Amino acid sequence: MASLGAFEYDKRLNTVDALRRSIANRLVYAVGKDLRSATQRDWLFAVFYAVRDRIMDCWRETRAQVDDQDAKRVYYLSMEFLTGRALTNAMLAADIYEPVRQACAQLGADFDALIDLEPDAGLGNGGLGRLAACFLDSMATLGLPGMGYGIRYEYGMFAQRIEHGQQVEEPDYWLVNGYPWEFMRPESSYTVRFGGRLVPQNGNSLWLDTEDVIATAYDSGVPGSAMRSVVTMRLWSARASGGVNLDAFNRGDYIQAVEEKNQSENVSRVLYPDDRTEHGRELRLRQEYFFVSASLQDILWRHLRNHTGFEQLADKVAIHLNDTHPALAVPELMRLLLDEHQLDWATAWGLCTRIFSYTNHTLMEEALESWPVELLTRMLPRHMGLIYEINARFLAEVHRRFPSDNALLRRISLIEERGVRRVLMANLSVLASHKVNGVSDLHSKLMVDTIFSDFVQMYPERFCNKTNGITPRRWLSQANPSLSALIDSRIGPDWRRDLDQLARLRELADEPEFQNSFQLAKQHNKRRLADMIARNPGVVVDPESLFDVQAKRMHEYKRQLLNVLHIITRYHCILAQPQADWVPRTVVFAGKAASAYYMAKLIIRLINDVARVINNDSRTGGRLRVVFIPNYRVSLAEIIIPGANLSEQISTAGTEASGTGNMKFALNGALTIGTWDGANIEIANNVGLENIFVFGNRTEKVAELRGYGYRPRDYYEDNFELKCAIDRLAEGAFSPEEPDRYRDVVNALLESDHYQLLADYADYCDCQDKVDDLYRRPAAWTRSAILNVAGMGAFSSDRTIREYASEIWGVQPLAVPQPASGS
Ligand code: 26V
Repeated sequence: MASLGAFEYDKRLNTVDALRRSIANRLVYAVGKDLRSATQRDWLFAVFYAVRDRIMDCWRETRAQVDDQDAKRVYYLSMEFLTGRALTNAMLAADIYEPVRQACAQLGADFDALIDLEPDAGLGNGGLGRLAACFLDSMATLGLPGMGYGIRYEYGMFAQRIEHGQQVEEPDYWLVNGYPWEFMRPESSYTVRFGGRLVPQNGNSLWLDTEDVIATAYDSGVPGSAMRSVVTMRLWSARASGGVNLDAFNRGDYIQAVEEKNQSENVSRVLYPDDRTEHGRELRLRQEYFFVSASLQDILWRHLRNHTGFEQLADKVAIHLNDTHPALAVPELMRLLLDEHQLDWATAWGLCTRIFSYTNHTLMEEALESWPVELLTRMLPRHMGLIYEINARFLAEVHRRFPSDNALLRRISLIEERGVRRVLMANLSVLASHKVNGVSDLHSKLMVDTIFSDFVQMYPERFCNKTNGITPRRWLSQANPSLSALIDSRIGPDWRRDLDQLARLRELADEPEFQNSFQLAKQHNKRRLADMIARNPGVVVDPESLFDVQAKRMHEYKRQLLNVLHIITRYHCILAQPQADWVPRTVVFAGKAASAYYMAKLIIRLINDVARVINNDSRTGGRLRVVFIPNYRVSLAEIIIPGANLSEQISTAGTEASGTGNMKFALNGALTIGTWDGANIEIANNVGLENIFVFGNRTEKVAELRGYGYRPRDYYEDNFELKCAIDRLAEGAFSPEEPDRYRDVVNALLESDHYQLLADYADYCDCQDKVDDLYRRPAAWTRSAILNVAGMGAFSSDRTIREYASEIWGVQPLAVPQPASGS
């Protein structure tokens, strides 16, 4: 296809007049309505189409450039992309936010209301999925030839309602009104096969009598900052292969005929909520193979369109595994190269190890994926055979190098032999990848010292670190217009693409006028958050109080319960000394618990019970408020995070691989109270230890306690305030109607306390007192907050992606074609 040459965006399309005509036109001709009959949803679609029209040329141009330059491409395989809303992001990328707003006003459409009508694309659980979304944004901003592959779940992350203090899950049928941002690409459809039987042929295998599902592509464009380029996110949707079962249909059993069709279409129906303990669901494995197989067929098809054979494959293609969820890509690429394209084993395996790379996102035992050999044999017999072969060759190599170490062979095998035999997906991913990275300095160190220490002996050069990052476009420019405008007024707008420029704010940290404007921006954002809280959950909070926020998935290791223990203690202290000079605080929680995670759900209930008791006790004089904001998601985070003064990042040291919320809060001028864990450590190093509240045991101490018999009861007996807090919980002070409600919480704390909350409790409370001390000195607090923003340059996902591109993928930014001279 001929290139259009240099991409020159026609700015005349971006005037208020042109946009108004465009929107009206799209309303009439694409939505099929007019000014009189348009509903709010019709307006949203009309605006969406008008904005989408303005990224199409750049998108087309990006694809043409990648083709014309025959650039090496990187394919980011991820089960999750938590992109949130697309419209505002696209308007900002195309620099048409203001004119679209004015055009809407002229047309009599309620801009703010229609923006708020867009559903979040909640196709992810939390950090891992949001990271993937930030990465696509950065690839587009840097002009990297990349693409994201995932699943077009019909139901995203469930919606959370709070009923009588408890979490209730509701399906998130986000596509119900149609989704104007995507393009269906029926011509990009592939057959994905399951089950069946193997027939040997010429040393390879024929795979017959399979159950087939069709994967159909849906593309959406991710525009980069200032439209440097537009990256494609391609999500697969499942369709039954043969339409309805004709036998059943002809027998007159219409329902049976359609039921089978529904069965195969179930594959892309629903996102699995992150249930680190609940594993081995067959449908989840089908999902993993489904999207991996379609993506690899698509990748090879694209390669063969422009190249003959596979000689150059590894020079033209990099494939990244976002955690082990797409690890079946390894045997799938082997199968395609061996069985469909007749390559020999050594060549095929050589290509694999040059093409694949893998990111580990957790060290937690229970979250490491493994699949029963029996299930894999039944569902994917050819792949199981290939895994056996990969393993046999690998173990032979290990044996050659470490001939007398049988224990090593057992530990390093891809197949766990204890109990039910299982394939260890992390081992498979490491073996097939030329690079394996962790997501923060600490996590990457622990990764090589613990779960992959045996592999380090074999392949030390493979392991590296790539500290996570976040996109400043969404997490500062879009989420925080007030602070963004202030920053623009002092250092100009280029920080959006070069976040290191924020360092220039350092010299303004002591300037009273800048401090004052900075405080005003924070106050504005706190009022915005307070208004939202007044609507739901319907609590009135004081925007002058210190907003202390913990927003993230509910997990025991993240220790929301430690936060609750501190709240109870503070409550008791206020009651004991009502005259003391307490800094008024609003403690905000938000986050979803996996539907089957009993303890996480119980902690949500506890937060709501504690909130009810404290918020209704007039003796506190309103100096302590507790709020649980329901249904945390990307679009809510965009309001919650800019409104925070204090960011709670309090996981047990060694458990939070990186965290990315920690970065978002600091970038928006919140101070962190945190443990020496994940990326908190690097944040501390960048903002300065004097500008962060660090507390708690470090990893060595946590491990030592775990090793030498940790006794939570000792802390309970020795600390009067802690004992009070736990005793009150145990007596039912927060659940008088059911005094035993939190018995399991109390028992877990006193009997095992796996995450060592009690060991860190005293230090945490002391640290919270230091937070109050600083908040009493507004100028000092604001100075610290400014220095936090100024120190966040390193946490742009642009930095992260640059490192991946040069040190892992070997891909370069697209050359920007120069306009032909004289034209
Ligand atoms: C596990 C499972 C188990 C089966 C059901 C679906 C599912 C989905 C997710 C997970 C956990 C994946 C690990 C993860 O999310 N890690 C987080 O990754 C972030 C980005 O690197 C990082 O900032 C967080 O610290 C880390 O917890």
